[in-house]
Amino acid sequence: MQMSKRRFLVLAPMSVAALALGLAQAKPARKEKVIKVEARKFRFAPNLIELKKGEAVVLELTAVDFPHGFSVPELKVRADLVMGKTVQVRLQPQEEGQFTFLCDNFCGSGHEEMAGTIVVKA
Ligand SMILES: [Cu+2]
Repeated sequence: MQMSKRRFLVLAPMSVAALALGLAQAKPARKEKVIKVEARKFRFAPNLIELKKGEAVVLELTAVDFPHGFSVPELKVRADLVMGKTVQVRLQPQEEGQFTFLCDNFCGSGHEEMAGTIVVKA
């Protein structure tokens, strides 16, 4: 797999400067799709996430019972999930395919089963 195909974009926060310039009524520069994902022993819900190629999304991850990890090795995305806090992960997949995500913080017997799939379609 080529490096360029693996790239994903981390989106900048909406420009505060634009608002200061009186553009508050303008449409937001970017519209991100928000997908909530819950992590608990030993599964993610949902464990199937379907995305469109090039679509900007925010995964809002919540660890329910343990400080799990969230990793998508092929998309070079990972985050530590903190209990009681929503952790945002932004991505914009540039490649179609199926990408496994998993918990990479050992959370007990069953940890190895804690995984899911991101499906990216055109
Ligand atoms: Cu885990």
